[in-house]
Amino acid sequence: MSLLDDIKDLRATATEALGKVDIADTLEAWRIKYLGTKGLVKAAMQSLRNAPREEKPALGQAANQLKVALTEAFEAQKKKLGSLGSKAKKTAPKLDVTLPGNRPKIGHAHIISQTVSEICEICARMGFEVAYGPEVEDELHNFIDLNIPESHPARDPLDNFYLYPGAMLRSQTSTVQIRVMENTEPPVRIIAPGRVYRPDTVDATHSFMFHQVEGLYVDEGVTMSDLKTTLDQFCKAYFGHEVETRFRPSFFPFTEPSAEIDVLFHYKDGSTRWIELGGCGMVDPNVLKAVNYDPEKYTGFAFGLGIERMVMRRHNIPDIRFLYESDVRFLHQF
Ligand code: FA5
Repeated sequence: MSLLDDIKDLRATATEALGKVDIADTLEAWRIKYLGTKGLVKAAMQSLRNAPREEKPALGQAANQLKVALTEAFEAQKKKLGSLGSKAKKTAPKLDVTLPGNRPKIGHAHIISQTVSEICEICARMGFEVAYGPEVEDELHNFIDLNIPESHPARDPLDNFYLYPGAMLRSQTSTVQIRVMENTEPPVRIIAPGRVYRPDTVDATHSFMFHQVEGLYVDEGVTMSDLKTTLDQFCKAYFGHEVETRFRPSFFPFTEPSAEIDVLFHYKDGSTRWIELGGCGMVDPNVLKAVNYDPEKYTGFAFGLGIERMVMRRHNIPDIRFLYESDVRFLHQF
């Protein structure tokens, strides 16, 4: 059989196959098979290279005609299918748009961030503004102006993350009390949520980085009963109205008198337990003096609560480390 016959044959089989094409998918398969860059038409054209010289003009013309004819036939079939359209769709797999979709997993705020927002919202209803301070602090704000003397064990370099002499990661949000008061005339009523750092041994209730929320209210005539009422209302708003609070005498260099606040939790098995949330007290006159407030005129209360402890109690989380392992199976619960 001559090459010319091959070309004629190819045209006949391709045209016949095209006549059978009835959906877009098989049309595309036909195009690739015959007109594609590695298709049969191209192969036929390449095979002409080896043809005897005198036959080449006729063969080349036939091959070109083949290509033009099949391309036109393809376009015509494509148009026909397009106008029939529905036939292709009828045979294609059906799409049920009423089926529930696959919801993509999207992230959300970490439970600690959610809690910080909630705390800010509760305190805003009680008239507190939100203040922030730096996490890298100096000794003036972390200790000196908070009436913590050089000899105090809290200043031991081994109990703090010092970056270099005089600069440290803050160990408490009480630093923000000083930063706010040194820049604001009384009255002040702020809360300051944020991260704090201590080289504590990590266990179920201790982390080397955790969050506190500081509260500070200084004005004329602020009393301990304002402090107790505020914290009691705060705990009821966060934990629920049935929660009970108690204040235990304690000591902090920057408050006098000082107390620790506990909340009573009722467990499903009927048992109850007091859990310490944080420290509080009346702002020590020495602190007021350090920021040039007149301690004869102004009094104030302050508190500092551990946010992880609050979250753990409310959500029944037995170990603080769950909060920082970035396990989405855990985090997605909140
Ligand atoms: C303070 O940090 C004081 N600045 C609180 C304060 C503020 C007192 C204002 C008076 C006036 P304390 O070291 O007890 O106090 O820490 C407060 C709370 O932080 C603790 O009750 C606890 O809930 C939480 N906390 C302390 N250490 C850790 C830790 N390593 N991991 C997780 N939470 C902690």
